[in-house]
Order: sequence, then structure tokens, then C-alpha cells
Amino acid sequence: MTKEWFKDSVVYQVYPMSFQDSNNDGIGDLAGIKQRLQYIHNLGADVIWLNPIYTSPNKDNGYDIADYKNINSNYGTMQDFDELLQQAHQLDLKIMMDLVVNHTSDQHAWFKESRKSQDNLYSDYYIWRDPVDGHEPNNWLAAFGGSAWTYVPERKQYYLHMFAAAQPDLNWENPEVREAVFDVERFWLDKGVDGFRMDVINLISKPAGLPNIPEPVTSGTTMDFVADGHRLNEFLRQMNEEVLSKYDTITVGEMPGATPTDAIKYTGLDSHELNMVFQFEHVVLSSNPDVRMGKWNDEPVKLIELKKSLNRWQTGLDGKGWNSLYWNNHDQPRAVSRFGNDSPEFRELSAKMLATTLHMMQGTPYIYEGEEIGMTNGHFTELNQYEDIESINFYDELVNQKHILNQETMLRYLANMSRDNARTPMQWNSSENAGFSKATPWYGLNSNYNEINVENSLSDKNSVFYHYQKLIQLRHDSELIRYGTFEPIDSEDTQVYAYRRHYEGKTLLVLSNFTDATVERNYQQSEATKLLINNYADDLDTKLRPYESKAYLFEK
Ligand code: TEU
Ligand code: CA
Repeated sequence: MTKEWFKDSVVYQVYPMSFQDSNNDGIGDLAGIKQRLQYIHNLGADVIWLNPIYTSPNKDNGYDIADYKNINSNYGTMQDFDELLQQAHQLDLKIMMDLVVNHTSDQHAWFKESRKSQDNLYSDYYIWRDPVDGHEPNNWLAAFGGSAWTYVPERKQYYLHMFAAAQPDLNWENPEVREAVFDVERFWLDKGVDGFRMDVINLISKPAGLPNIPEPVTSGTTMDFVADGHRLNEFLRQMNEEVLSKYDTITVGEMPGATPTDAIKYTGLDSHELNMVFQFEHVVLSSNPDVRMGKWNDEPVKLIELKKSLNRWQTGLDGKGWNSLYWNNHDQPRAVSRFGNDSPEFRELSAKMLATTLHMMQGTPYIYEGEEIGMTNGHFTELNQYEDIESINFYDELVNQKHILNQETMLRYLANMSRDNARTPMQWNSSENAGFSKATPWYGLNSNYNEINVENSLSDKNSVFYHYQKLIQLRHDSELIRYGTFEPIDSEDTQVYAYRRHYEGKTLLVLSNFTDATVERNYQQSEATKLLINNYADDLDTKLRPYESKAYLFEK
């Protein structure tokens, strides 16, 4: 397998708004990230992925960009960015930008022009259609609720938005739009950034003719219908040819709905498109069987399903593509609350167990800020504790408008699934506002920051932080961990996640108990050359205590 640096890297995701506030206005910023570079470096990460930091009215926390070449003033200036990039590079940390080019903000200059008339320079930059019988051009629904179409009287037309109305979709069929996007990419690459995470990049090519979709029509079925359009390969190949191939980059395309086959199509090792995809399979496993409710549910994920999904990706991409490995990000609940157990008794054990399970797989691991100290969901109980557009809109739609759910059930679903779980400020220490800011933070802190914080983690040699640090070190030191092939074992086991990796005659055995009970499993671990990492102080051989996780090396 060809060795490339994106395969050897571990990525740390920073959500700038919630990471570190340097000027005490309650909002995280670039200078704050600069103060914490050493911390990320100390963890061992190689790359930082920054969520969007561009000028934005923040209707969707920066995923609505009004100017791709300027910095959101909440976060600082271009000079702050240049300094951040330079200092990161001095520490050998690369910077990956979030590129949101399926849509812009409705406050972007292109859209402001485009909406004025049907015959100006930017008229064709977005997807405009005439009304059909006085209605929307088709039945598509937007990801944040309501129709995917909004009418503009000046043009007497509707524009398409797969997300909020404030996020009009760009018209990638227009070659000028593609050139404009490539120009943005060159701007940042010429500054020296090291790559891009491309937001919903599998939505950029829309189905020809924009046909109605079959029932049931929901925001979820709309997204599946639109994803993976017939010109996606062509657009990505052009981007690669004209831009990416001219720089040394790391790229990951966010692709809701993607299967391993799709991943190979767009990120295959010789596809000349992107390096990796963010697939969604393992984070939608608990989705509500009632499609009207989409992702909203309070069901725990079943280990068997989780294993099937991750194993399928591991074996499916082996030798053909490259996995991105993640448990959570700014759109997902906290890993330890969702896949582990965030009770005081098991939080640290299960956070470490999850970390080992994922970091011993083949692929590039992504760590979301706070995951490395085992930060938990917010456990919110009131609607006014939420601020995310998705949570608020769907509460309104499902409870108030459609009366499909009562208030209490939806609040339970939000507590389980809301994106806000991931967006509470980073917990640095137990001082006021968790060391995030001296002012009231833009969004409420998790009340457990007195106990769960970076300072405590750094002063405890058995902390979740040091477990992550060790996993990263092991990966950096081992070709077996980076490049070994993946062998699933006992896929039907409902309690233990077990797998092997193989490389040049060496074998890695990973065993993780996903339950709070002690179980017995014999994989001849007593014959191992070495126990590489575990989360209990001792090793009881075939016994796996609650959330116990062990990785063994067999040298022959
Ligand atoms: O998310 C894409 C996406 O599919 C989301 O709708 C996701 O399914 C949802 O958040 C899960 O609840 C990306 C960004 O990561 C997200 O933050 C943005 O809101 C979205 O695109 C629009 O740009
Ligand atoms: Ca600030």
C-alpha cells in the first residue's frame, strides 16, 4: 500500500466558537486557538481541522459563508489567521480548512446580485426555477425543515436550498461557479493551508431535471435522493486536476449516505479526486424507524449493528480506499454518552475503550475537541437550553406544527441527538467559565466542568487524555496499526467488539467489552508477545471487566 502522509496523520477538530476565548467577549477565537496549539501538539495530533472561520451571519454557525476570503470578525483578523498558520507549522501541525461550497450564505455578494434579476453576471450562480402552478418547482424538503425552495419576488422565481433558506445552493453546472470555487481553494492553499474538509460535497451535482422524489418525502429522503449526483465524479476530478493535484494536500469529503462503494468511487486510491470521505453509516444507526422523525430518537445503538457497519467499511476499503475514523464531531452527540457510558463510574473507562476500539483500526483518526478528556452530552431538559437551528426548527416542526411528538418526547430526543451536545465550550479547568472565557460564554457550559476538564486530565497519569496520547504514539510508531489489514472476528457477539489486524507476519488483537458486565473471551491472548494498551491497571487474561479494552501484539 502506498504510504502517504494523510494516512499517517491523526486529526484534531477545533470548533473555533467553543474552543478558547482570548479577548473575553465570550466567543472562542483564532488567538485563543493559538494559545492552545501546544496542547494539541502535546496530545500528538498532526493536523488541525478548523470548522468554518469565514465571514458569516452565523445562521448555521459559520456553514453559511458570506465571504470566502475573509475572517469572521468574531474570530479575529486575517493577520491572526496568518500567525496561527505560521505557529502551527512551526510545531509541525498542519491546518485543514472547512470548505463549504455546496451553498453560500444568502448574504454572499454572489447571491445578493443573483437574486436581483434573471440577467445579471451572477444570475446563474444559484439554482433558480419558475414556479409550477404557482407552487414550489418540486417536492424536496430542506435539511433544517420546510420546503427546499424559497420564492424571491424580484426574480419571480424560487431558489433551491438543501439546508436553511439562508443557505442557497450554488449551481455547479455553471462552469464559472466551479472556477470561482477553485479560486477560493487556491487563495487558501497559496497561503499555505494543508487541505480541506469539504462540507456535504456529495450534494453538489443535482439530479438532471430536479424531479419530484417518491413518497415518503422527508428532509432525509430528499438528501439521499440528491446525493451522489451523475456529475459528481466529473466535478471532483476537475477540482483535483485544476487545483488539488498542484499542492500537497489532505482532503476529506463529507458525504451523508455514502456506502463503501461510493467511497471507492470518489476517494479510491487512484481516483484522483479526494483522499477520504466522512461516511455517516455508524452515526445514523439508531435513526427512528418512523421516517417522519428522521434522526430524532432516544434509542441506544446496538453493538451488533455498529460492528457490522464499521467492519464493512474496514474490509470494504482495505487496499482500495482509506477510511476516516470518527466517533463524533460538531454535528453529533458526544461519543462517551452515545456509544459508551457517561455515568461517573464508567465514563473514563468507556471513553478509553471507545478510543482504543477506533484508533486501532485502519484509517485516519479524527478527534473532536473535548473527546480526549471524555466530555459528555449536556443532558439538557429545557428547550431554551438549545441554540442550534436544526434542533429548534425540528422541535417546532414535530411538536408545534405537525403534532407528531409531544413536548416531553421531543425533549428526550433532543437530549440524545442534538448537535448542541457537542458545542458547549471546551472545559479547560475548574475556574469560572471553565477557563474558556472571563465573560459569559456565547453558549452554556456543561455543568460538569469542575470535574471534567483539561487541567484535571493533565495532572492524572491515568486520564483519558494520556490514553489518547498513548494511542496516537502507538499509531505513529507502528506500521501494523497504520497499514495492517483488518479481520473482523465474531461479528455476532453482542457484548464484545473483537478484531485483528495483520501486517508482515505480525498480528494485533483488539478486544473491547461494550457492556457494564464482566465477560469471558478466549482469543489465546495469553500467548501474545505484548499487551500494547489497556484501560485497567492489570490484565486478567480471558476476563473482560466492564468496558475493559485491550490491544495485544503477536509477533509471530
Ligand atoms: O452537515 C451535513 C449534514 O448532512 C447535516 O445535516 C447533518 O446530517 C446533521 O447535522 C446531522 O444532524 C454539514 C455540517 O457539518 C453541518 O454543521 C452543517 O449544518 C451542514 O453541513 C450545512 O452546511
Ligand atoms: Ca473572543
